[in-house]
Amino acid sequence: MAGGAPGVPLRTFVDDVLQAEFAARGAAVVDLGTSFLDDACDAVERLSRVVGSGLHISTVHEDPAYRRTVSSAVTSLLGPLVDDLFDDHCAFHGNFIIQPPGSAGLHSPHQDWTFVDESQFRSVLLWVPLVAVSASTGAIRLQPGSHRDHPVVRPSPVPHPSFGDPSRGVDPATMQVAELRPGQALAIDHAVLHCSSPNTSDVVRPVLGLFLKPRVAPLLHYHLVDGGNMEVFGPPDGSWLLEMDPHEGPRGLEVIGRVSPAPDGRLQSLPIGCTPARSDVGT
Ligand SMILES: O=C(O)CCC(=O)C(=O)O
Repeated sequence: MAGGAPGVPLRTFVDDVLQAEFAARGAAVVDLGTSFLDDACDAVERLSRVVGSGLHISTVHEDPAYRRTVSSAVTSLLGPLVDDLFDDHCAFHGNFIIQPPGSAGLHSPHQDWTFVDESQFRSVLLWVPLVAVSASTGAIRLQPGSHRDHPVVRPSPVPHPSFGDPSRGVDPATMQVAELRPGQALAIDHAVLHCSSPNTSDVVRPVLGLFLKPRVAPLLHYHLVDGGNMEVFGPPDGSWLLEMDPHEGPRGLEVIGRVSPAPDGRLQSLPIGCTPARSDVGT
């Protein structure tokens, strides 16, 4: 199903019901079965390096070797399992998102960084909890449909100031709580407004995260530099996430353009002549 009509984003899911739900809400619950859970728990047990009581996200861990080990463990565990669910997609990154007891997590509503040209494509965080999650044990909260009403690019390391309050004034208490049991996963459009619920239980909430995009969609990354400018990168694959310092931006990658938002705060496309390479490989 590669190559949609002009202006119509490529589909995400093979299944029509999941596709309709994902397109409308910016999220959908998928069933993965339970066969992978023992191996997933074992990988977390063996590899994770959680220190302290805050939310642990391996993508921004200081040691790139750790990021790489986790990404390759997660993509090789989950990639084959979800291949048939997604419509010609590839996984470009994997991570651990581990919420210790007592942690509020990322409690402020936010959107994730931009990874593809969202006027043509969607990218996905497949959020896979290894324990049951609810409003008090670290479930994701969502603002359904919000991926469609704030079409800006989202740079590292922080949102662009001219795009306004990243939470867009949404109170987490009013957001939809995605309760899940082990074996279920939440596919989240990187553009949908979401946040963590607190983990008020006395057990750790381990999650595997898998980042996916359509195989034909070039990867993109925006990095906020100064005076409102953003540098644009077109990484060939997801390996830049394994090396990058969130504050300095991707290492060793060529800047393919510089953009700043228009006065209405919007930014839709790259400057003319700024075409990232097609990427079709995972990490
Ligand atoms: O897992 C969580 O608690 C929050 C994850 C999240 O919001 C993110 O990775 O952007």
